[in-house]
Amino acid sequence: MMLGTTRLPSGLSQSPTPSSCGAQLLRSVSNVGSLSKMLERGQQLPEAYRWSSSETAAAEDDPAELEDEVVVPVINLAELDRSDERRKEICEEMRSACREWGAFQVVNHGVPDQVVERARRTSLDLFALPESDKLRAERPPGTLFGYGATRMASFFNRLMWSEAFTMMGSPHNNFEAYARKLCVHSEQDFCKSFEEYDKAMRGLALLITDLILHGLEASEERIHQHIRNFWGMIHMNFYPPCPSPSEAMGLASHTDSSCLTIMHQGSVGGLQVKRGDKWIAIKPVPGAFVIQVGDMLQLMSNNVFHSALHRALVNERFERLSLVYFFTPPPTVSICPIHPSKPLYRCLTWNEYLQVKAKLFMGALDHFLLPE
Ligand SMILES: O=C(O)CCC(=O)C(=O)O
Repeated sequence: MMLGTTRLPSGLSQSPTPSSCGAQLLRSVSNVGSLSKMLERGQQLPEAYRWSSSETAAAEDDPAELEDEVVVPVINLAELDRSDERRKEICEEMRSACREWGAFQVVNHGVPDQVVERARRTSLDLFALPESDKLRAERPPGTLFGYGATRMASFFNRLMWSEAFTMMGSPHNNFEAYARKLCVHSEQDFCKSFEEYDKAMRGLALLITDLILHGLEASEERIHQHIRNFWGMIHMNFYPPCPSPSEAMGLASHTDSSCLTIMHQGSVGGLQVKRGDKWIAIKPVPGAFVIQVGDMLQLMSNNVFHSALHRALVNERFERLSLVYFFTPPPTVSICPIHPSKPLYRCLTWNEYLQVKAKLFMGALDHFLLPE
């Protein structure tokens, strides 16, 4: 599939040509789309979705944890441009959060509430489509884009209580193709809401990555060389209410392959990040975005930062939508540690990294470590 002059490598191939609305659904997929049916029938949690209690235990179950609550840093971007000192302070807050947590939240980031709300509403409408419509945009095996169970499902022997949908963002967005495939009510509204969200996320991703890399004392030239041409991916996770949340897993623990991940989790919590041997909830803060260090930023920082190990739990009463923006290197551009004097990793392309991650999952970054 050609995008301008860029041929997409295998792991990044887009879904096949759009099928016409009303086409007969010829096959079904494993767990996708079946969650809502189960709920309609008031069924108990099926065995395939049951995880062991050690896998689902939450830090908050431990009363000692509540007394001395630790909170992922919330960074206020409101006065970023007030002075050079304020900018440096924010860089320092981000540097420290990326080192200690691999994650933080940002408030007063400048993204209008309406842009977020429109994208969230459009996403919820998408998940509410009939199963047969969603499956028309099914993600082909081994690729990144489309509707389905999470891509990492093959690494686990239990099913996760979630469904997901991914589209390519700028500079090569494919919103229109998906609007057609899904037979959404209004293609124009669908595309407009994701276009404005993508634009806002790209601006925020460039700003935050720039601040984080300045915190690494990277030169302006290095920063721009690295992030100017980065790509965006819009990914949505939908978690229906679950009949037995303490036994279920929304999304199992993983790190993101991206450089930076920006997530809007709405008012229903569920995201947890691992710190030491404890899972810590990232509680929803009104209007905030959660920022997470991805594997590529860990590599670029030469292990100064660590990609956030995180997971999502579910609950019995509320549906939950997380709206995720992955900011990634272009697939075939060489990505290296920013300070080249003593690199811990060899340079790689993101496409190469995705292929290794698809085989080794959590061991993927270590595969690129240079011998000591
Ligand atoms: O929904 C969440 O809270 C987590 C989403 C996530 O980790 C992902 O999409 O990679």
